[in-house]
Amino acid sequence: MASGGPGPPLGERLGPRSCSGERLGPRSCSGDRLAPRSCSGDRDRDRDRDRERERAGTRSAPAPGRPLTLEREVGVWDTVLLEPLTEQAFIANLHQRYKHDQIYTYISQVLVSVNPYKKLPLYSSDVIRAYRSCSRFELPPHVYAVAEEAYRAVREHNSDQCVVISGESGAGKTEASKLIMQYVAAVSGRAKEVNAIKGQLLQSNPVLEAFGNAKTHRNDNSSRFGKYMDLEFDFKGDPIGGLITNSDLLEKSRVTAQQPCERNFHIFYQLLTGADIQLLKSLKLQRNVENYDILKQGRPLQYETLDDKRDFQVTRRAMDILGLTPDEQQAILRVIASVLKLGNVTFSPVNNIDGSEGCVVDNEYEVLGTSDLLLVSFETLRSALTRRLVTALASDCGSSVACSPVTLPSSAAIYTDLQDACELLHTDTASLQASLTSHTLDGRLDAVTVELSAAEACSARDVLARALYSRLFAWIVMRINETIKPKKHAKRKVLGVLDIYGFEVFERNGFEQFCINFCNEKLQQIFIQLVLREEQEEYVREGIEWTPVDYFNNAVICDLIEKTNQGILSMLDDECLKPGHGSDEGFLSRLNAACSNHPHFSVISDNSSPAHCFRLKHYAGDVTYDVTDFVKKNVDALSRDLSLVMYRCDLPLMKALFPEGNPKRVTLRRGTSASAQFKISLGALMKSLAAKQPHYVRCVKPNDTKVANEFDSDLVRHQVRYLNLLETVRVKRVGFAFRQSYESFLARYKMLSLHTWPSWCGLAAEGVTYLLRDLPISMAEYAFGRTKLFIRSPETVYELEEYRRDRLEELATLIQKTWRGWR
Ligand code: AD9
Ligand code: MG
Repeated sequence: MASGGPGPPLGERLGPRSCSGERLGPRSCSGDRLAPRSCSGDRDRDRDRDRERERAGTRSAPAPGRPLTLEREVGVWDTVLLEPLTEQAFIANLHQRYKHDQIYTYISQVLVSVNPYKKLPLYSSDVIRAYRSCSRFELPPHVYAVAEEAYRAVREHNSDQCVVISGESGAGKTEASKLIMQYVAAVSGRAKEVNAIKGQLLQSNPVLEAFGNAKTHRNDNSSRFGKYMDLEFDFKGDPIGGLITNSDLLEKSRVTAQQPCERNFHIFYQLLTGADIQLLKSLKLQRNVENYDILKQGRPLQYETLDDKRDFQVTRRAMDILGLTPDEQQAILRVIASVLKLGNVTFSPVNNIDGSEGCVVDNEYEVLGTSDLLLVSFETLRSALTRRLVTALASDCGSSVACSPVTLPSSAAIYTDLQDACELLHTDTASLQASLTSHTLDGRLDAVTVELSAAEACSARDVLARALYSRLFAWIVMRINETIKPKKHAKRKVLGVLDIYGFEVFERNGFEQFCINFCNEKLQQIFIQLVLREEQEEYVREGIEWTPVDYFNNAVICDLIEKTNQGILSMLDDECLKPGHGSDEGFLSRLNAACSNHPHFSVISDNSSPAHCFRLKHYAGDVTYDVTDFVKKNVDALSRDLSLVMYRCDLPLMKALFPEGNPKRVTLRRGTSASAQFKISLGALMKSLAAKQPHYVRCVKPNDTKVANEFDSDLVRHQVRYLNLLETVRVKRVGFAFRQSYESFLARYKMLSLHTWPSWCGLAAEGVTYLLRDLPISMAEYAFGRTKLFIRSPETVYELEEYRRDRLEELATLIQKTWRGWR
């Protein structure tokens, strides 16, 4: 809708231009008659000349006072002007600009951003000042220009905006989203109260990154959740608060498993490296990261690009600014520590009396053996170990073997992990232990306890660890929202910023990559719908002469994944509904049987990939998914026993994290599966985006090695193709930047012609024709549709706004004079 589709009236799409008091040409509107401006021809010519220069790769010297970093222009700013328009020329232009640290390029209103992988002097307060006072086309392309345009539309016109940032993992989405927030904070009001709100909005980033980001193959600070943040403003354009939607999109499987060279969420490492000894002691933790199973699967554990120690201080400070009390922070860290401890708990199989397989917590197994050895009852020994009263045992022992810490070190040490987790959460060990190793089946008449195998207990432990972490994350988001929610009930305007995890392909791709890539398909779909499809359809509908631009519509892939009853997600849910939750193999055979003829699905029947995989042809490339654990991760059900134990913990936060554990609450309904929840959340997100006027930032990753000054043309070409960048140029090049119904156009600009001022009684389209004839606007700049007027370039709209403002000033002066005359 930035350049097409239904949206607010044209005049409301863009605000008038004002460039630090400088005007682009002398004002007109002197006298009664609105004559064409004498200088406008010059101005048109200037603009044409500027465009020509742009085409040739040169541009007029910047205005005095413009920051140094913005002075030298290389290549073409706006690829709509690129000649000849070929893929090679487009990439060469990006490359040329990239070599000169000019990482931003326009495709009309769409901004393309190439990750520089180095700090550039592009974000100083001088640069912010420059973009604040000028319109988009007066300064080189910049993410600040996008932020300014969106913010200006919010401030000056009553329309909600959103900036959709897309691109693959590591392309620079999160950095762009932070720059947009930073810009809006810098240019909006400075009252004390407003500043406090801005501080809180900005400080939500380090907290969310600490808990929601992690090091992956593709990005050392990869967002593992989808973040959509609404910045809310009052009528003056001052921020009054915000709302973060996290939409259950956290990649929670990372809590218990990471791929080689990847890490768990940052906060774990930050806590262990950054906390002082006293804090660690109070959390029963040791500084050594190696001591925790869920942190050391990836290796290496430390990276040059990540400063966990410093980041922990940043996170703590941000939590303070966000108003999280010391008690709340301590509770958060206790949960984090308990997850670390839980991760160390292991189980060993035992044979139950009835011959079935059960299990015990590993160290308990050792305790069992040790108690035999020491001729002391198992219960006595366990209780002594639990309470760390090892030495007091000696008197109880029937054996001649001395019961000293030396005879019991390993069991005592291991046993403390479960015990510590329980102490951290303020619950008793026996209850948690029982609910990890057994499962209560609620029968019609009475409950039956079923012992779990060691593997099932491990799985229950992981489900619990993931539930603790992901619910904590959701709680933190909720808590931040509580702080940043607008205090006033005034009418609000909204600027949303969407920064979601990018498309990713690894050597092994599981359930998480499947969800992440589906999410990116949906975002691509929104882009296609609004920028490529609707825009072209509207030209046809309105009878505007138009040569269709071809593009690949990924709706077919979205359907394959999400179609009700037939899509991959439905099939996964169906498999999970089978008694015992079905199996990964069952899911794969369903898929292979139903989708083998689909052009975007491949059954893996060759030797190149394992037999438990399927391949999808995504908009951004082929991805082979391994179905191992799809079913388990989709169900991810926490047993009722564990919910109850968690709810009963004396740590108050736990009641908020596990409300379903409240015994008074009857839960008959089967929980929603992870994928169904994901689909619902995505649907809500898409709906929210579609209700706003979007601005787009398309991020491009220049190389896979995450280094500066390296531009891999093949890699960029791949992204240019799947991001539909060339198609976007084609549509924008021959298309019209703005459109508005004749009625609205006339209502807004009728004062610019004596034919239409003060009122026009004929057909609106006819009135618009007269109006435009009276204005110094080239006929090539507009076209008449069936119901709307189409305007080719945004600069023309800026001009119209400027004429309008001048005319309104004149009319106001005239009214004042007349009024004084009467008096
Ligand atoms: V993911 O989908 O969350 O895995 P993003 O968000 O697209 O990914 P991110 O913004 O985190 O990528 O950028 C990756 C890294 O590139 C950052 O940590 C920076 O080191 C680097 N980067 C990105 N944009 C800029 C920039 N404008 N200036 C300097 C940048 N460095
Ligand atoms: Mg990110």
